[in-house]
Amino acid sequence: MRTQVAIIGAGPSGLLLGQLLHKAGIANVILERQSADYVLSRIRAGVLEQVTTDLLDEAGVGTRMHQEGLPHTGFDLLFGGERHRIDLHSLTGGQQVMVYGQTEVTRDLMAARQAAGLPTVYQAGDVSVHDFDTQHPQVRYQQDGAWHTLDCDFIAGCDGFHGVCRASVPEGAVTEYEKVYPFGWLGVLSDTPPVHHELIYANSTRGFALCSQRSATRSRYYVQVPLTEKAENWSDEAFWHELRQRLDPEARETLVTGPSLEKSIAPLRSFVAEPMRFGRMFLAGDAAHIVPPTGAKGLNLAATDVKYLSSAFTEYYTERSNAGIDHYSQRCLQRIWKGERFSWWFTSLMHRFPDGGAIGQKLQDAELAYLVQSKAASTALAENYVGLPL
Ligand code: FAS
Ligand code: PHB
Repeated sequence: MRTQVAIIGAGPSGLLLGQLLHKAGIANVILERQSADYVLSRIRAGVLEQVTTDLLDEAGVGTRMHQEGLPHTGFDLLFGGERHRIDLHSLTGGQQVMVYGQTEVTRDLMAARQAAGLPTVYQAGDVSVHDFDTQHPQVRYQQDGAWHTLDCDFIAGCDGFHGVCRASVPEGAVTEYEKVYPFGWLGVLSDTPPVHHELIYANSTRGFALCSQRSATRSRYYVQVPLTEKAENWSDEAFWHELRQRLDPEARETLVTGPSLEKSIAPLRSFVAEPMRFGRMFLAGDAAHIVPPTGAKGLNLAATDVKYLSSAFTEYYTERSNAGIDHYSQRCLQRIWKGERFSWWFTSLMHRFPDGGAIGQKLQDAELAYLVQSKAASTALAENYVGLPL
């Protein structure tokens, strides 16, 4: 089999890239090691920047998002038992974010790809990438007990943090920067009405909590837990009790609890691999970088990588120009490191650090008080949260 771009991974990065390339008339095949249902079962991001929603519109998959997504013009910071609204709209000259789950973005992209009859190999086994330092890269994989070879012009590594593409780069050709946080997020999805019409980010003496949502009837909540915790050790009652203790009296009163539809613990890390291009193989999304989810940047940084990569491939095929592919890595990394910095800063501000000591909380309280009193400080938070300009 042969194609122009072989895409490894059918998460949001791979599917969005496939859709944009299809729109540009560039042939592509996606190889995914899991089933489509498994990919959809992973509960992840919930907040989309305007840059991301614009890109989904450009890819022709924005209709349901605009019908069912929830535009948000602000969020609350909860600390010292009080809530303070960060008015994104007024602080950023009218910008907002869209609350629309990654699961639904993925579902919309899968549906568009299927409707266009584009080739996607799910449950592709033992995927491996070869000769990406030559003009003739190859991907090999197993399906239905037989080995297959996919010849291509380029490989797009959209295979996430644990994927095969970055792992196939020769030792010494990639530099990895990593910071692992001493806690995780225990998340619960429930068919209960959100506790508030906007998100609440809480810094409490017991640890971080986040009240998010997926719709008017479906909520997503997180509490910070030690890395030693296991999701299966948390009953729904224990989760709701812990969440309540981290909220203000009004939210505690309003919170509607119910059975968890999903319960999982996500580890938190900051990670960047440099560069993001290796000959004719390009990394995009979590394959190249990871942020702690506090700033809701993971999916949005992935979308920007894909925007740059799809325009680079389009430039190559339509103008026979290498400029975009030669500039891809540097262009992405400039934005990625700003997203990494914001995500690290917001995580450091909102979480309890085991070695932070009593002074840690005092310094966080001082910064939070400054943040909500200073227009300059809250503007800096707001412009990073809605997404910096391209
Ligand atoms: P993904 O990891 O989503 O997709 C990669 C795909 O490649 C997967 O489907 C995988 O099965 C496939 N793959 C892997 N190895 C392969 C191989 N060898 N062959 C073929 N296919 C292979 N971001 C936020 O903004 N907010 C959040 O709250 C948030 N929560 C998260 C929770 C968890 C547990 C994780 C892991 C991430 C979370 N993220 C969050 C970040 C997340 O949303 C990512 O940014 C987003 O999934 C990035 O999409 P992809 O780059 O497509 O990577
Ligand atoms: C989510 O809804 O999953 C979510 C929202 C905002 C974040 C992180 C996660 O900062």
